[in-house]
Amino acid sequence: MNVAQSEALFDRAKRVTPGGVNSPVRAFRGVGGTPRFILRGEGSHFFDVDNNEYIDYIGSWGPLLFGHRPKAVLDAITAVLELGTSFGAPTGREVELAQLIIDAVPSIEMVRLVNSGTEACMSAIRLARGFTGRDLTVKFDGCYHGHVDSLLVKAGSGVATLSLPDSVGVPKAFSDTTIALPLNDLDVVESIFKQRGNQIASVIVEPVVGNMGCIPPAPGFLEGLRRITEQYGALLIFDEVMTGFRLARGGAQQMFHIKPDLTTLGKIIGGGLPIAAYGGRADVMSKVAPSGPVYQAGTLSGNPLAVSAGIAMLRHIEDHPETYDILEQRTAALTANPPAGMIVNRVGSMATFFFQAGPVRNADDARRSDTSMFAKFFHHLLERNVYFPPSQYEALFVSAAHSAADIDHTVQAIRDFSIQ
Ligand code: HOZ
Repeated sequence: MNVAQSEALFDRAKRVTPGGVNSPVRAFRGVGGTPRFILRGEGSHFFDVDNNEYIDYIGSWGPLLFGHRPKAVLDAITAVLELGTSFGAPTGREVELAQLIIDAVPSIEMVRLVNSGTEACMSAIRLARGFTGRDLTVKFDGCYHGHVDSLLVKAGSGVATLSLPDSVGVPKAFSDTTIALPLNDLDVVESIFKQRGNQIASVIVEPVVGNMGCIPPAPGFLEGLRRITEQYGALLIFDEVMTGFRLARGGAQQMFHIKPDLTTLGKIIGGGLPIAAYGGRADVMSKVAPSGPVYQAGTLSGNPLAVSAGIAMLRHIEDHPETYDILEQRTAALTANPPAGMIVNRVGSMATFFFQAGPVRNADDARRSDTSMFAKFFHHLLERNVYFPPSQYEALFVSAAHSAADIDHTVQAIRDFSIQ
């Protein structure tokens, strides 16, 4: 495969930006080789600058539920371009997007729009501290909630891909406010609450983990978190940046029938433009400035382009409830019968092929995967025009634009991979 243009761009990029990329996993450090520089996308495919075409299974890391350039979203962005790109003053569209989110997500009574998942999680844990008057946050090993100082403790995603223990630059005083526990082990959660329950403001969790590869919740785990947090007066925060509007219109909380106190959203709610949100119980959200004392603000929050893309996306989902059945069928077909030596974790349209015998129930399990074999697998697929996430510790995403032919081609490419 000719990748000369990507190579040339990567050489230039490395001179002007750290590692040549604007987000670490994109650099292919987990798999080696030259990251492809992407020129354009169409439906379930994208094309690099050397004009190689790929079936895209990252979908911008989750937002592209209907693939690249869905007409409804393009039309909405085009219409709002005529009116202005940013005002720094409220617009009617923000009210509309807030209402669409509240109508869809079972636990959200009020919502605040921000610009990234990092901002949403940072704001949600601050709000939990302000509401409860307590300082500590419980998170789970391998979950990634953005690059918030106090949450870069035992984080997944790029931190795991690069095998960094934790990030340099985070003051100990900040990481000391975080307790990281193994995922899917309620006994450990119970025990930490017995010791320090009156200091814990919140428990934050990806209800289906996507940032250590895909890891589903063990039966009863989310229910247990709900029960324990209620018992001790702490808030339960679901980080649904990946799962929101992906696993169901109402996200993982609809799928598993659990109502968290706060939820963070991103990705799909912006239809591929930068936006995120945090929301939840009205009595908690009312503590956010200017109605309450917990401060949070943003010049580009509620940006007209991102909000209009988000509205178009959420309306399109509302108008096409069959989407989730299609995603389920396509992803089930993609992940059925993995070759010997791999196991697949899948929930809805999120999945990961792990190079090990499994089961993968937590970060320690995920770390037992053979990452050098994963790297070979990744390049084997890439050579066959299939673009999987370039890390063992990231989930792949299927979109409603993936055709049966895309899935068949991918399944064949996976079958053709033999473990040497
Ligand atoms: N590592 C992020 C997903 N877990 C994605 C970052 C990117 O866009 O490269």
